[in-house]
Amino acid sequence: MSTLACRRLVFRRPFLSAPPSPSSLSVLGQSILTDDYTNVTPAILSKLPIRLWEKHGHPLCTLRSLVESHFSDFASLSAPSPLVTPAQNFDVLSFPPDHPGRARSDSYYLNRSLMLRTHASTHQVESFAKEHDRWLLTADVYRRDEIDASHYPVFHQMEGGRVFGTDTTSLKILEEENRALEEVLERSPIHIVDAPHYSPTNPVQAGHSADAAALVSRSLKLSLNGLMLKLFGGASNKDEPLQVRWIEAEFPFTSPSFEVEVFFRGKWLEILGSGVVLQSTLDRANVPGKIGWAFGLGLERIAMILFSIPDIRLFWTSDERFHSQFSPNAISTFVPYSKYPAASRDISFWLGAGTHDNDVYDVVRDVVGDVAEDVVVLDRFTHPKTGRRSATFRITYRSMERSLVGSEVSAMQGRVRDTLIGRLGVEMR
Ligand code: FA5
Ligand code: MG
Repeated sequence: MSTLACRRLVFRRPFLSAPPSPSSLSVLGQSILTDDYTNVTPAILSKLPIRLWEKHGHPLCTLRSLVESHFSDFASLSAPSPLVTPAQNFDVLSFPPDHPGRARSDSYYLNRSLMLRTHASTHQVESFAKEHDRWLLTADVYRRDEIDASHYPVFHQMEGGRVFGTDTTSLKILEEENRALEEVLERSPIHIVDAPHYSPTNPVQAGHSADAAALVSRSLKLSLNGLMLKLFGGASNKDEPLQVRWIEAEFPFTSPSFEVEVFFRGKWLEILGSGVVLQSTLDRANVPGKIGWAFGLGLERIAMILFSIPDIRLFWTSDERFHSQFSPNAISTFVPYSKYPAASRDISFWLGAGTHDNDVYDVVRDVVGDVAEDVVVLDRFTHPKTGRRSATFRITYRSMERSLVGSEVSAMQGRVRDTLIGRLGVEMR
C-alpha cells in the first residue's frame, strides 16, 4: 500500500531492481545519464508522452474539465514536466530525510538527482509563488506500487490550493462563505461523515490560531464536499445516497490533514488527500500573512466511481469498445464488454536480502505489461535457522483485448521467472 503518509519498513539495498540499463536514457527528448540509482523501466517511460488528461473524450479529460468548472474562479495551471529533483518532490515540502517515499523501493529514479514526481504536490511552492491565491494543476504521477484493479504505477492527480488573509475581516468573509456553502450542502443527497477539524493527533500548526485553522479546514471540506455533490449528486443517486467519509490523515506538508473515502463496489476507496498547508511551504513561496489549504485528487479513483469503470488498466486501453462509450464532457456509465478468461500461475522463490515486493511487481509489469491483472502474495516464509525469506506470488493474467491460450500464459510466466532470477537474483524454490 503506497501512501505518502504511511511509514513502513524500508529495505535499503544495492542496485538490484532495474534492468541492465544503458548509460543514458532518452526521456521526453532529453538524454539523461543513468547511474547506480536508476530504476525506471521501459514500461513506465513509455507512458510519459501520452498525457491522457488532454485527450478529448477520455474520461480523465472529462473529469478534469468537470473539476475545473466546479472551481471556476481558480487559475488552471498546466503540468510541468514529470522529471523533477528529489528536492522538488520532497525537500521543499518538508519531507524528513528518512521518509519511506524517498526510497528506491517506492519511487522511480532516472538517476540520483532526477526522479519521476510521485505526486502533484511537488508543484505547490511554485504555484502559490505565482501569486495565485486559488489554483488547480493536473499532473501525471509515478509510484512503485502493488498491482490490482485500483492501483497503477502511473496515475493522475489534480492538485488544488487556496490561501486566505489572516486579518479579522478576511476571516469574517471566510466564515460567511462557509455558512453559505453549508446551507447548499445540507440539502444534498450525499451522506457525509465528517472528522474533527483538528485533534491531538492531527494538530493545528504552531503559529496558527485554532480559530483560523478550523475555518480553513471547514472551507477545505466544504469546497470538496461541494465538488462531490457536483460529481456524484445526480438525481439517480437519490435512492441510494453516496457514502462519503472524512478521516484524519498524515502528510509531511499539511497539518491538520485529511483523506476522503467513498464506498464503492463493497469497499472504502480513498479518493483524495488534503490539509492545511504547512506555513513553511507558503514561506518558501513568499506568500506572507496568509493561511491556506490544499488537496490532491486521485483522478482515476474518482473516474472509476463516476463512470463505473471496474479496472484501472482500462484508462490505458486502445480498445474502441472502451473509447466509443465516452463523449467529451459527458458522464456516462461504462458497460463492460465481455471479459476474456483469466489464468493464474503461482511462483515461489527465495528473495535476495534487500528484495522488496515492489521490485517483483515492476518485473511483472515490465515483462507482461497490462496483461497482469493482479499480483498477490499468497504465502511468506522465513527460514528459522538461516533467516532467508521466501514468498509465493500469484499472478493473474487476463488480456482486455483477447483470450489468452494456456501455452502463452506459461510462456509469460517463464519470462517473468527468468527476469526475476536475472534481475533480482532470486532463487526458485
Ligand atoms: C498525496 O499524493 C498527497 N500529495 C495529497 C495531498 C495534496 C495532501 C495536498 C495534502 C495536500 P496520497 O498518497 O494519499 O496523497 O494520494 C492521493 C490520492 O491519489 C489517493 O487518495 C488516491 O486516490 C490516489 N492514488 C494513490 N496511489 C494510487 C495508485 N497507485 N493508483 C491510482 N491512484 C492512486
Ligand atoms: Mg493516501
